[in-house]
Amino acid sequence: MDVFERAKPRWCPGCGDFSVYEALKNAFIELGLRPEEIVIVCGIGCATFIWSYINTNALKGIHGRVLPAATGVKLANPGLKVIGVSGDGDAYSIGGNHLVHTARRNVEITYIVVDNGVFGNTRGQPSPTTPIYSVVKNYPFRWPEKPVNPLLLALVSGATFVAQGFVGDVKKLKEYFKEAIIHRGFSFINILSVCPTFNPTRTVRELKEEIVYVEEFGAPLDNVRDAVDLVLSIQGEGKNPVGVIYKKLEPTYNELLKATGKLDPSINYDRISEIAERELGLKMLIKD
Ligand SMILES: Cc1ncc(C[n+]2csc(CCOP(=O)(O)OP(=O)(O)O)c2C)c(N)n1
Ligand code: SF4
Repeated sequence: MDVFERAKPRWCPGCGDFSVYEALKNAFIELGLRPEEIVIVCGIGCATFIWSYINTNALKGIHGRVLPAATGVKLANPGLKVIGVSGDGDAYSIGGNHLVHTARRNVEITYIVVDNGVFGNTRGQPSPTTPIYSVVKNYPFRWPEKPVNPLLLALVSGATFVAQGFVGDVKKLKEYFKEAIIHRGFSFINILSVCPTFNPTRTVRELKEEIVYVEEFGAPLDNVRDAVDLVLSIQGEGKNPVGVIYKKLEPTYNELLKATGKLDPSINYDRISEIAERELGLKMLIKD
C-alpha cells in the first residue's frame, strides 16, 4: 500500500479508468509529491470516481463544471497542484465551453479527460466523441453527429500543453502526466479509453492499431499551426496521435492577474465598497 491509496478501485472489469488511476498515482509518487500538495477536482461520471480511490485533497464538483471549480482552487491557493478529471461527456458536452475559456486563460491546471466515446455512467448514450455513423444504444438509426476533435479544440483555444494518452500504454501515460503536472500553465490530456460494459465494440486492441506516437515527428512542437498540421495529417490517415503534441511557456492566469491587478486611479473604490456593503452586505478589501 502506498500513501496515495485511499480505497480499492471499483470500476467494471477491463475499464480504462484503471490505467488512468495507476498512471496518475505513480506520476505523483515519481514526482515526489505529497497528498496534501494535490487537489483532484472532479465532475460526474465513472472516470471522475478516481477522487475516491486516490488519497489527495478532492473537490467533487457537479457535471461539466470541473474547470471553473479547479480555477477557483488555483486562484485561492496557487501553491496546490490542481488536477481536473472528466469523462468525454463531462468535458466536451455540458462542460465544453469551460475548456475553451480555461485554456485561453492559461490557468495552471492539469486537465485529464478520459475519453471512452460514450456516457458510461448513465449506461452508454452517445457522447460528443462518438464517431459519426456509429450504432448506438438509445437511438434507432446510425449516429448522425460529427464528433468534436478534442486536440484541435484545445490547441486553437490557447492551451499551452496538449497531449493524448492511451490506456493500453500505462508507462507512457504516466510520463505524460508527469510532464503535464510540472508544466507551468494549462495542461490538457485527452486519453483514448474504453468502456467494455457500454461500448464493447471499442477495444484496447482496436485503439492500439490506430496509434501513432508523435515523438517520431519531432513533437512536442511549440508552434500551434505546426501542431494543428501534425494532428490533422495523422488523423487524415485514419490514425490517432499519441504523446505530447504541443508545449509552450506563456504567462499563467495567476501571473497575469498579478501583473494587471494594479488599482486604476480613475475608479472610486471607496464608493464601490460602500455600495457593496450597503446593498449586498459584502465587505470588500481593496488594496494596492
Ligand atoms: C447536470 C447533470 N446532467 C446530467 C447528469 C447525468 N450524468 C451523469 S454522468 C453523465 C455522463 C457521463 O459520461 P462521461 O462524462 O463521458 O463519463 P464516463 O461515465 O463515461 O466516465 C451524465 C450525463 C448529471 N449528473 N448532471
Ligand atoms: S460503465 Fe464503462 S466507464 Fe463506467 S466503470 Fe463500467 S466500464 Fe468503466
